[in-house]
Amino acid sequence: MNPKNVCVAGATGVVGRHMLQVLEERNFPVKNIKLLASERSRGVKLKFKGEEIAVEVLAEDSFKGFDVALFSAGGGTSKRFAPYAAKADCVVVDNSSAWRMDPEVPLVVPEVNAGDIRKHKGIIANPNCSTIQMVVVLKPLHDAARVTRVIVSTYQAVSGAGSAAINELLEQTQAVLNGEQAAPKIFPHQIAFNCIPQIPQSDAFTENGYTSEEMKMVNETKKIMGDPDIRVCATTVRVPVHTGHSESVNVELEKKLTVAQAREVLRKAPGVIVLDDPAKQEYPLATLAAGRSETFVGRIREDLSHPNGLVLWVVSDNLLKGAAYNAVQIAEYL
Ligand code: NAP
Ligand code: 3JN
Repeated sequence: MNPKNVCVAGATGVVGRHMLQVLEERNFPVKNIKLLASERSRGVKLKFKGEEIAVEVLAEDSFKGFDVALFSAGGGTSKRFAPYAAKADCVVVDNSSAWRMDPEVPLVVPEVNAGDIRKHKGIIANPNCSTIQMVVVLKPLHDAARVTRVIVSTYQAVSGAGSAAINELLEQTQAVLNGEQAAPKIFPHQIAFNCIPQIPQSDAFTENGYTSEEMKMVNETKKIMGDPDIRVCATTVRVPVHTGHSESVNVELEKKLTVAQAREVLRKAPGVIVLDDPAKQEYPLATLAAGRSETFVGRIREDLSHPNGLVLWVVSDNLLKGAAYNAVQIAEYL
């Protein structure tokens, strides 16, 4: 691959910093790198490959002469600036929800639908983190026995809500342990020692009673898997975990797969690690998945309430496979 000129928009955020780390670790062939954020971060220095680089303010003319722009600066910013990048022939890989459901924009998890990348018209969307790890595991099962319905409950780490949310968990935990008040600022309720069945933290609920995060899982799954008939029912929950989203995924299949067959299918699946030895108390954990790029699956068992049902426990690093790693993978395919 010829070295590329790469922009990272939202470079100072949790996801942006992970993008820099992944570009470096995967030795992505970078000729020049430009780090972009808001006025707040003008001149802040971030390290890339041992070099200190000053952050610039994201602007309409930031992209001239650049090949790829990795965006993680929020939906409004992507909506406004991604078209300027595309116009300058700088292909956008966008981490926000701004473009995901646009029929002109491919929504890509390379293990599932890498072929869609070539349909891009200047913008490619990275799915929501909870959707990404679920479809990595659903796709091989779909190919083997066709998934018809999924019921999923998530246990999402605070790092999914950004750097201020991580600080809130740490500060509240300390406060509670000190016997002090744990006042919520980012989350709608105390997150330390608690579970909150609401993601995101504001304007979460849609008219049908589901949150926008839950509806992302419903709609994005159909688009990525290329099957509008897959029915998905999601409940998304914030838990006091730093990094690593966990999911209980209940899958209904057209054809029966035994547990042994499902394990075999998943063992061969790209990007999946099966960790499933209950006798040794071996199963995926957020603490184990954090810092890894793969999606881990375990607790694979038959659904006793459905003849063709399986139940799985799926865990992945929400900042890596759920965001930065998936985006860099897409850039590599490009
Ligand atoms: P974060 O830690 O709060 O960082 C936000 C980043 O966006 C910072 O770099 C910030 O720059 C930048 N930014 C905000 N407003 C901007 C503006 N008007 N112009 C330029 N830059 C601006 O949040 P994060 O966790 O990294 O998440 C960032 C975004 O990534 C989210 O809003 C979301 O769209 C996406 N995301 C996607 C997933 C996923 O599921 N795939 C997961 C998490 C996040 P300053 O430092 O200058 O404020
Ligand atoms: O909260 C999480 O665990 C995942 C959060 C994702 C997120 C946070 C802020 C804005 C998104 C997203 O990727 O869906 C967005 C967004 O809508 O862009």
